Amino acid sequence: MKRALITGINGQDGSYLAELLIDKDYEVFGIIKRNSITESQFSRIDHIRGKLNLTYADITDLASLTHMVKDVQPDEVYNLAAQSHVRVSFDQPVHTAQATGVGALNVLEAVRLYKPSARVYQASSSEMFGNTAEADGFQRESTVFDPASPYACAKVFAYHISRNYRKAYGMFVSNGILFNHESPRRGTNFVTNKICKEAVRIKLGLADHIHLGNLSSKRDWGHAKDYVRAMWMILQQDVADDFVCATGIAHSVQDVVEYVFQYLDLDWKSFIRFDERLLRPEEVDALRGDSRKLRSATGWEPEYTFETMLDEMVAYWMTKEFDDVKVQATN
Ligand code: F7E
Repeated sequence: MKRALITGINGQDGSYLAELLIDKDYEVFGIIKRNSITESQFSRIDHIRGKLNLTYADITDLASLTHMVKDVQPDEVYNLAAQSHVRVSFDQPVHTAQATGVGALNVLEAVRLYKPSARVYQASSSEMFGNTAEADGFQRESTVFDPASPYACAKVFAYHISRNYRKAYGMFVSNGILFNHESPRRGTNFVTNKICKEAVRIKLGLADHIHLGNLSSKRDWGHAKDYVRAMWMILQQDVADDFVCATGIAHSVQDVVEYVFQYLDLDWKSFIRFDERLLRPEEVDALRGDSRKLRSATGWEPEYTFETMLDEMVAYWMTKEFDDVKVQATN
């Protein structure tokens, strides 16, 4: 039985990846950061909790990681933990650098010291490209990074230190440069799930508007379930390498709004309010990924489309009991 260690196991990607690896007969280990609201910590993994081995640890705490790697002796390590909210990274740049940047180095160091033969997946991000694109409008592995937030700067460090450990120590460390990926498990302070949840609340008469920031930015949105499959495939390659994972299709935030409101048979223009607090000090205008390298190396193809993904997310909220807690104004 192969052993996998996942940081960020209780997040959107960690929970889908854990399901995938359990299906593949892995023994799955995860680290959980201590948090005072115990219930919400396990909401995405409650249904598989009996099949997981969970330990309190933190990617900013190297001692806890070294204990974990020493004890578990994992074959594969997926570093998915981070402070992952781009706008919040402007509020907490130092914490973001420590968790998202140095946290990745801590994971690499723990592996180098106690299980250097383990394969490591580093969750790199399309945000690293910032506002650069190739002449054809796509970002790919060779595109220059121009990070536009503390989050993106931290991810660029994590990307490069991963390559450095690969080359300096001969470790199997691969970067998956994933474009935006969503699902019903996405945090509701990310724009797609915020729109889906709040539009359903409007439909049900529980809210009368949504505050949003920039509607014109474009993203290449895929489904998290498809993307965790890519993570696993990347670690099954013969040689460690870096791969872009994306659908190749971009939509604007306004496209998401229009699609979701049309699905619910509502006129979006009556319900959207602009809130400048939701703007970022520096915005990434357009991301669209070319994932041909990943597709030809692994055969990866997404199963969801933009539309089927949003359909699933809206349907999820339609069946949900609401406690009427408002989405934070600054999210
Ligand atoms: O914003 C605009 C916002 O927060 C998307 C993370 O997983 O993907 C994610 O980063 C766009 C931006 O995701 C609101 O200005 C408008 O242009 O959903 P988001 P993100 O910043 O693209 C990358 C790949 C990651 O690696 C990150 O970890 O939507 N927008 N109005 C808004 N965004 C939010 N959150 N809330 C709004 O009200």
